Amino acid sequence: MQVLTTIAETRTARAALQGSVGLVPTMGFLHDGHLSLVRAARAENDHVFVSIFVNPTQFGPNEDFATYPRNTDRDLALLRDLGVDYVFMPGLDEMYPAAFEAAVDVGSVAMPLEGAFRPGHFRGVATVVLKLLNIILPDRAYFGRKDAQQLAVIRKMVRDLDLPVDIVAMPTVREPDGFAMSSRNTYLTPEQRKAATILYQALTLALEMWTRGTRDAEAFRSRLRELIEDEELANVDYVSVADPDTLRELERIQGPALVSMAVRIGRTRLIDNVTLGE
Ligand code: PAJ
Repeated sequence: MQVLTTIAETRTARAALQGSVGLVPTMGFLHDGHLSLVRAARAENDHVFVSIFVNPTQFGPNEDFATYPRNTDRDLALLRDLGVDYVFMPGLDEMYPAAFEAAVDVGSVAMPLEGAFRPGHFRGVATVVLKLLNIILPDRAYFGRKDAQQLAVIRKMVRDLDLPVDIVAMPTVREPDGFAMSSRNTYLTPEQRKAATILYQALTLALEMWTRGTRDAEAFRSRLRELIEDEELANVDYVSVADPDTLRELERIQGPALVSMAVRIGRTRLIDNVTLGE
């Protein structure tokens, strides 16, 4: 496994390759969710790149950029074990030299939900992902459904800007009690971790309602919100039932519907989702 820190050496390594290339973009502090993406990339491509870069432009001024968890040695050991060929780990100045100004704005899909609570977040995500795609030129890039709106934003960027890459979406990897894995889970105290199972309980309720035949989207939003608000440690930012591609809120569920939520527990903001009727 080769660790690359400059764009120039990464381009040189890429140019020498024949066969298909898969890319898994990450911010490190890897868990089984990330590793499931890496395994899929390993199975489906001749060469696998993983990027590790905590991207400052997708964090708000009051967010956790400075304290975002990092453990590079452990990450590299995990990636080596999975047979990754290249890890791209640029420094901040390599990705954002002093004169850097450009940004990618994908439009309406980035506006609601996470976009509304985290202004500028998806502009930062789209910009850094476009840079990574342009540096590594993968045939396939792998993303988790855990970040459903991020996935929709990236798919829209690829479609609107004619990027020559296949976006592969992978299912959310969960703890045994259903709690979705996330690098930020390390912020939770044991008591908060217990309370955090409320997100999965709410998604389970959504699946039950859908199975019983409920199709009124507002019924889902209000019932799930009620359930989550019964948990004392939980504060709801939003509960949404939206079109999975446009992220527009639905009135009635006819095709597939993305049920997503953001819940704060203490200072930690958790997101999770499920798609109904896929
Ligand atoms: P990060 O949060 O490190 O996540 C990297 C990838 O892992 C994303 O595609 C995310 O959806 C996926 N992932 C996270 N938790 C998962 C889980 N429990 N199950 C399955 N997949 C999971 O998302 C980012 O980094 C950044 O925004 C990035 C795309 C790298 C741009 O900076």
